[in-house]
Amino acid sequence: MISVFTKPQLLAFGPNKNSISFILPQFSLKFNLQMARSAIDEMSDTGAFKRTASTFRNFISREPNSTFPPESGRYHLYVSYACPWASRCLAYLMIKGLEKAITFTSVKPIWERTKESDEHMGWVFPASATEEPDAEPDPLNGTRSIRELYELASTNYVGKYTVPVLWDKKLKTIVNNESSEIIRMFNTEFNDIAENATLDLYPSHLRAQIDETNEWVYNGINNGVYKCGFARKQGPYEQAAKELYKALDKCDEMLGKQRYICGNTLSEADIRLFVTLIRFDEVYAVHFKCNKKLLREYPNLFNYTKDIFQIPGMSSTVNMQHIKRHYYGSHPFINPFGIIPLGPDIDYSSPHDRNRFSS
Ligand SMILES: N[C@@H](CCC(=O)N[C@@H](CS)C(=O)NCC(=O)O)C(=O)O
Repeated sequence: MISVFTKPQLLAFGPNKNSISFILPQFSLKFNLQMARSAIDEMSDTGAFKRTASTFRNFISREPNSTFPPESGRYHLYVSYACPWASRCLAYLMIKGLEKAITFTSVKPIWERTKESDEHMGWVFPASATEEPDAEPDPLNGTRSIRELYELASTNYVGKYTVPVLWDKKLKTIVNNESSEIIRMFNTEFNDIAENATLDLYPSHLRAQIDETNEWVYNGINNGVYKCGFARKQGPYEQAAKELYKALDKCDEMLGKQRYICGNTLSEADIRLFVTLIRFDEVYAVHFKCNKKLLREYPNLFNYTKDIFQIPGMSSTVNMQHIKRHYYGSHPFINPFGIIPLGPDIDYSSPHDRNRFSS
């Protein structure tokens, strides 16, 4: 039998590893991927993925004389429904009851060229409200891309153009682009406005435990799936995959004894874990090669994911169309033809067994 499809051959990494050339022999097609200033640049010489730190780190605070006080209608959250880090923030917006106080917009799911003058690929807004379901043109600044927002906020910005972006309409700047900090602000600083002010996802008695959990969940799972997917050598991939499954096994075991990851109370650590789990079987198992075991093969983790999904407000933050189209469509070095797998199409609103624990 003659195989029609042959593997794309990696020809070369470009200068500073910012570009990659592929050739697909069956079509004599050559891709020149210039991915400056994006996740694709975050490769170390060992072939391992290394995430860089976020840049805008201001805080909205209730303290007197705060530059960024928590005013209703003043802030806007730019997200992609595809992005797990942005989805954390969106989840907080919904479950804290902040959707009237803080507006939000989602970009289009698939990365596009952000400028004519260079090859950067990144998040862009649709040109009209009807172009892309669940995405909207930038309602505040009329920008075409998240990159333009960063350039509005800082004329000499050098770095990635990531979502989430928490924008201040009054000072016309980025307050913060680090999701782990944005969720802390949403948890406490808007409690005079939040409809669900009493919900505290980072209560003082659980803080040490939440911090400790976040640490291994981030390294093993949240960032772990990216370390698997973006590895460019076998060794770093295998190391990341082992760490990932060690962490998932640990979660499954813990969740056999308690409803949530830090006990029987919902906490920040659950929201941070959930955004990765909900993408696991639909995307990471295939696209990022996290296939040693599927989420639905872990009884406790699978039921737990359904439980969190069914918290009022949460399901509206999960847009599986955007999620799948983004990952399978925005990383041509992993999936050159952009084919989106049909399955598994899991119904996370189906019954779960987590009510067996008191909460
Ligand atoms: N540390 C950031 C990470 C955000 C992040 O990496 N976002 C990705 C999407 S999932 C992004 O916007 N990437 C754009 C790029 O790599 O160019 C956070 O947690 O807020």
